[in-house]
Amino acid sequence: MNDSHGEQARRAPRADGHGAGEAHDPTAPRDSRAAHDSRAAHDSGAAHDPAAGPAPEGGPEFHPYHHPAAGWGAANSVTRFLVREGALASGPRAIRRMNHEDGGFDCPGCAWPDDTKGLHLDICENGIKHVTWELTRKRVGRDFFAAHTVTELSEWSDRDLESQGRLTEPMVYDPESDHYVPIRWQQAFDLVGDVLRGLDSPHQAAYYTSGRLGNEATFLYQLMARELGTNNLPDCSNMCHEASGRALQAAIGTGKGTADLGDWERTDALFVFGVNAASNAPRMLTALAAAYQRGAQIVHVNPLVEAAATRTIIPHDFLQMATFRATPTSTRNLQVRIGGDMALLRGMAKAILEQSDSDPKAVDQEFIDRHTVHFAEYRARCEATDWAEIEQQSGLSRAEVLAAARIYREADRTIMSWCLGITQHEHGVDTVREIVNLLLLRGNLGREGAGPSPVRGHSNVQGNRTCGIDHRPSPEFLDRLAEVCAIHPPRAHGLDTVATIKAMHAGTVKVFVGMGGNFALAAPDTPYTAAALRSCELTVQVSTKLNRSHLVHGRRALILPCLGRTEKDHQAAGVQRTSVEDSMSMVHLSVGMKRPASPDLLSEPAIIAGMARAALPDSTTPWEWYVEDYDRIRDTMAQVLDGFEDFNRRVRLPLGFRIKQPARELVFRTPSGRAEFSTAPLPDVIPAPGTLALGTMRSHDQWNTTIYSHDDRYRGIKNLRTLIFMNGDDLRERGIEQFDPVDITSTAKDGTQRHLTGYLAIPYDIPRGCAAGYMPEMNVLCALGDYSTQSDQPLMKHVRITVSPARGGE
Ligand SMILES: Nc1nc2c(c(=O)[nH]1)N[C@H]1C(S)=C(S)[C@@H](COP(=O)(O)OP(=O)(O)OC[C@H]3O[C@@H](n4cnc5c(=O)[nH]c(N)nc54)[C@H](O)[C@@H]3O)O[C@H]1N2
Ligand SMILES: Nc1nc2c(c(=O)[nH]1)N[C@H]1C(S)=C(S)[C@@H](COP(=O)(O)OP(=O)(O)OC[C@H]3O[C@@H](n4cnc5c(=O)[nH]c(N)nc54)[C@H](O)[C@@H]3O)O[C@H]1N2
Ligand SMILES: [Mo]
Repeated sequence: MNDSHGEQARRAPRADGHGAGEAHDPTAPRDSRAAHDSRAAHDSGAAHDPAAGPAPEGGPEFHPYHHPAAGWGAANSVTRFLVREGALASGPRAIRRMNHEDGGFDCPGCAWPDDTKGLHLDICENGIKHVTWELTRKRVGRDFFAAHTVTELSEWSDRDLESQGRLTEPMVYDPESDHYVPIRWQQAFDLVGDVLRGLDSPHQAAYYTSGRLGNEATFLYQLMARELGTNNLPDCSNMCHEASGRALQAAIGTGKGTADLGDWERTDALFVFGVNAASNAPRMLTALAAAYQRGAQIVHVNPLVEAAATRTIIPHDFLQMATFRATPTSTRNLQVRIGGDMALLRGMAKAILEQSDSDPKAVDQEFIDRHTVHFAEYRARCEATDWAEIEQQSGLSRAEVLAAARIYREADRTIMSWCLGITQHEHGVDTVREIVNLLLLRGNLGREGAGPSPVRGHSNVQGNRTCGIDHRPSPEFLDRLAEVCAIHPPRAHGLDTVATIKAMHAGTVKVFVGMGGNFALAAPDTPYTAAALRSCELTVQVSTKLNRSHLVHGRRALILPCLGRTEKDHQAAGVQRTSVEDSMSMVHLSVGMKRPASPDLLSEPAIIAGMARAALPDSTTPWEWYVEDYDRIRDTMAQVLDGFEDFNRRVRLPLGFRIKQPARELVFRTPSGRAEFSTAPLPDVIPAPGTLALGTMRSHDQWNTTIYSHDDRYRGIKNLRTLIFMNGDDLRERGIEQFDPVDITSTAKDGTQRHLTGYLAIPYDIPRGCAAGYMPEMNVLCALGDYSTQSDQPLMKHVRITVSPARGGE
């Protein structure tokens, strides 16, 4: 027995239908039992949502954080973590192999590029935690599954599930006993093959990808789906940077950023929108501090002043560590209202254009004339947008907008960077296009130190798209795939994440394959998504750890455990390496060096090949031959994928290679052959009276659906995840004080409502009308129907809510 069972006994009943999966009527308010239980949890003093992890030791605390990011706080946190996971011996050695140019593994923590000079120990607190989580000595094997029914496990918290350790062998759900029981790999593949071959149409299956899958497995996975006959390839990008891809594609003809780390080192001004870098891309802190030391301007645009927008102790700078001297990472913070970024950008453009009457250098007219279209319309649109609207919609004063414009005007080279604060909105595509508009105005594209630079999420999410995970593949890509791989790929677009959930709910998708990730929790509208998964004929989860998606399963269900990125992948031709692509289009190799957590694990390429062969017994694709030696997969990829010529040689260069971005060379693959200004009107983002706009986000101590602890160090929170950050005046207006329990109700576009209760109010420095709290617990508030009409992304940063003191009078 391990410690979590003791905790289990203390735990309050689950609160909110995570995986409880009762058939859920989306038009009805959420189950009242859930609401009651959550209040009860609070009554018992444990104010705590089971999704969030173990019952915290001690009560919730809130002490605003005034220290620099990273430094010794991070070092302490890492040490505690290594001890807890029993990895004090192996962890440090593994960590030294991380992000090393001469044959280490790529840190699975985030997609920030590796230090190109190899000067530093290129690691961070959260990367170390992420790797240690995989290296844990704990195992969840057949004895564990024999001891617990699925119904019983469904009552466990998500953190307890994941912290059981690594999965060790394939398991199949046995409905008679309600247990997962061992199954041999071949039988598991045959089950998948039988069900897939029995479908009336290949479109009755969907193949989800979470963004850490290596490029070679990615290529095989999409090949399998397309050879089977469907483009149903939903992925985590559909919830993440879909808006960036669509906007950049339309504006400059490539779905990616054009700036690289070298540009970050040369830029004069950095604008960073909607990223919590100190937690989610901590290695960016080094770039920010270096930019500051060079005298660059750094403007953070965020409703919250996050830790990366203050100062940092650079983790690998031992002098700084020893002397506690910190470097600022910001020259200005602009606290926009949630969704207000586009108004700020428009205001900056308007100011620059107004100035250009007297200051001919304010805009780069030559660049505009040579390389862009639709400038006149854009100029007219800016002129027609008045300052009052810009101030109201951005939540900033005209003086603040003008100050930002001045910084932009005075910089020769500017980079604009963004993450989810920009993309998970109704108007995410328009806002990213507005970022490009502003860059184009001053010719900040196709030259050193300048350009758009989205911060991607999962470590290989960008590589997944490059290598074919796309429910809307281009005809050119399909043509090449058809020719090189001798298959007949379907031409119709497939289903994305939201559409897949709808289709499972409606019974038109009957098989769900999850290649990594934790779909049941990551997706919006938790009870609805749970019901969708449960109505499947078969769910298959390829995973490293036990999670909610194994318990919220179809009539038949498989757990297929795979090697992690830190582990040695032995195949016929020897130890294999896989490749990944970072946020800045660098492709390089990653090789694991640890003994696998169990001898019964297979690599992701081997699992895909096994499923593919079983489902396509007559396939002429040499699935087994590919798996023997991943160089063979790469040779095929080199023929199919743009920019992958000579893949096997170039990927072995010390730092790998950079995929050419035509836009960087001022070649625009747009309909006009030029960069295109967009002219969208400003959206109305102001919440209706009495309502708030809620942004769901990550704490410092979590990795998406994986919760390491209940603390959020940089936001000053201890022992609490069921919280809502609100402006002090918004709280006072409602008669709510710090730590008071509140009820939160979201209202969807279609008028349906969803509820959370017993959350604790935290007064925070955030604009009025805005609120923030943690995913994935708050995903119950996100209606499935509330997705952007521009990107089909769920509106995870703009949930319309009301907040009131919890009924029941606590
Ligand atoms: N340690 C760790 N690292 C991670 C992850 C993790 O969970 N843990 N997740 C990975 C993944 S998949 C991703 S996609 C990235 C996510 O990285 P982030 O985008 O940093 O993720 P969030 O926590 O959602 O934080 C969003 C930020 O946007 C701000 N914000 C909210 N609304 C608005 C708005 O309207 N405008 C602006 N300008 N800002 C707004 C919030 O205050 C917050 O600072 O991180 C990746 N890296
Ligand atoms: N409300 C709200 N919801 C959100 C977001 C938000 O900001 N707000 N963000 C969205 C975003 S940006 C994203 S990217 C999604 C994340 O969605 P996902 O990618 O689906 O979720 P993760 O939590 O990253 O997945 C964790 C699981 O991955 C498995 N895993 C770990 N390593 C490996 C590996 O090497 N191989 C395999 N096969 N499996 C592995 C483990 O079993 C672990 O339980 O969530 C989205 N959901
Ligand atoms: Mo993401």
